[in-house]
Amino acid sequence: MSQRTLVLLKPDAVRRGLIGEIVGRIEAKAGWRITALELREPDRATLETHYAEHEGKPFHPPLLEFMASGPSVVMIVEGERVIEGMRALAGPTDPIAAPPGSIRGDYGTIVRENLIHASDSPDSAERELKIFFPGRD
Ligand code: RTP
Ligand code: MG
Repeated sequence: MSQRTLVLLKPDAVRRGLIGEIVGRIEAKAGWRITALELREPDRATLETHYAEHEGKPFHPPLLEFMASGPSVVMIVEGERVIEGMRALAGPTDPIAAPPGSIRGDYGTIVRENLIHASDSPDSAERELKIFFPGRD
């Protein structure tokens, strides 16, 4: 089943020069296509809406600070089972628990600075694509 998902390469990935490495892994997956890609510094309101589910948690304010600390790469990725597939490629939230071969497992150590976001369900993908790409159908 072909799907669309929102992928962000977070500010740490951009600062560390890992855009090419991570985009290459996504492009290499059979049948997946990047259909939008932009280096962008999302405004505060966008980030608050995006991470609204975590409001009130202790990590929420520092998470927003981090996400506002520099540009991210904002992408739409389309293809076969791409929502589940991008989550698997990213790996678990905590990079130390993420297996080698996953993006977080290969490049991360810090929970907050875990390199990449990918929508976690079809409902989240629909919601998040509207936030980052309003007006695009
Ligand atoms: P994301 O939403 O960014 O794709 O990551 P996720 O689903 O794997 O993890 P989630 O629980 O939604 O958390 C969102 C992001 O918040 C930061 N975080 N920091 N304890 C902490 O310090 C903590 N927990 C989460 C991470 O950047 C995480 O990806
Ligand atoms: Mg999440």
